[in-house]
Amino acid sequence: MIEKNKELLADIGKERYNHSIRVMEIAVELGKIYKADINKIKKAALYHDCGKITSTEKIIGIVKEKNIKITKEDLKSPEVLHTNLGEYLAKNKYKIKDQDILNAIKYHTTGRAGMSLIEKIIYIADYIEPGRDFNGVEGVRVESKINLENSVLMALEKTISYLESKNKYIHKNTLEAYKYIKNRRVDTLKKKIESNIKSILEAASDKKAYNYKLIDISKISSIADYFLICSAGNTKQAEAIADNIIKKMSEEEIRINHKEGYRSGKWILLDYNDIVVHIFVKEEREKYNIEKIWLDGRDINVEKFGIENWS
Ligand code: DGI
Ligand code: FE
Ligand code: FE
Repeated sequence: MIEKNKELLADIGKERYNHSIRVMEIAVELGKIYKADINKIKKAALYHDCGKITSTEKIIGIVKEKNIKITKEDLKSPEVLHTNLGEYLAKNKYKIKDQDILNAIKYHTTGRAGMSLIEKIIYIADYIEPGRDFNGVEGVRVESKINLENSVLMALEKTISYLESKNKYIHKNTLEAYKYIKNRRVDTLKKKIESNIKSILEAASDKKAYNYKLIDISKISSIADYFLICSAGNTKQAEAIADNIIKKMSEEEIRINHKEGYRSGKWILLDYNDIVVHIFVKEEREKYNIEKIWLDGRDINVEKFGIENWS
């Protein structure tokens, strides 16, 4: 064993040292999957708990004695203080200079908004190493190899509800890490829906649909996020529009949830869960005037999707 490792072993004890080795093995495995810098991963994992040299109470004392910079948030979450001491010892005792490694050590317990790849890997490896056996850990293990960020979100969710159940203070970084990933996922979902709307509009336009009305009803209904209403010259054209939308969407591997034809094909409904499309033959549209129902929705100009509109 190299000199530095012996020092670490002496500092944190055999049990914590073995935990760190297990974290390292998992972190390297994940590092290979997600193409991270393996040398940095190894070092960050090995030293991630180098601040856990004694009990939480004593760590508070050491942090104060050494004048290590901490925030009010850190003080309110004493379990987190071993990361402040860890960063300090990594720098000053183990002579680690690399900021990526130091950050992975500092944020390994809470995470933070905008975590780097290495930070995420160390955070999750610490959470799922084989020595952990709490409820639900297996699901996080599986997810970590499929979608790293999603597994971090799962771990954060579990940690937050665990801390809530114990009536413990939740560190700001923990909450911000959670919100950050959650928002990113909402953004991705929104982009996906918008790209589907564009495909639907293009497919409809190809078959001469006109007089589009696109309504964002996400704030007022749980049925769908968007309603798209359009007109067709006759029943044959309405059917051709519907078929073309279904064709184009299935090419993009998006299956229709449900199709409905009313009034002998004068009104066709295509349900894509997030988007519901109504194709009306002209007179039927005037008769039913369903856009009236969604007056509280937000109108979106289809030209935003590169589609020309006329009535
Ligand atoms: O050091 P390890 O035991 O390997 O694991 P860790 O660094 O993830 O620390 C886990 C402990 O930290 C566990 O008792 C839960 C606690 N913890 C994690 N996030 C927060 C937290 N405690 C508080 N008070 N607030 C947090 O946001
Ligand atoms: Fe830790
Ligand atoms: Fe740990």
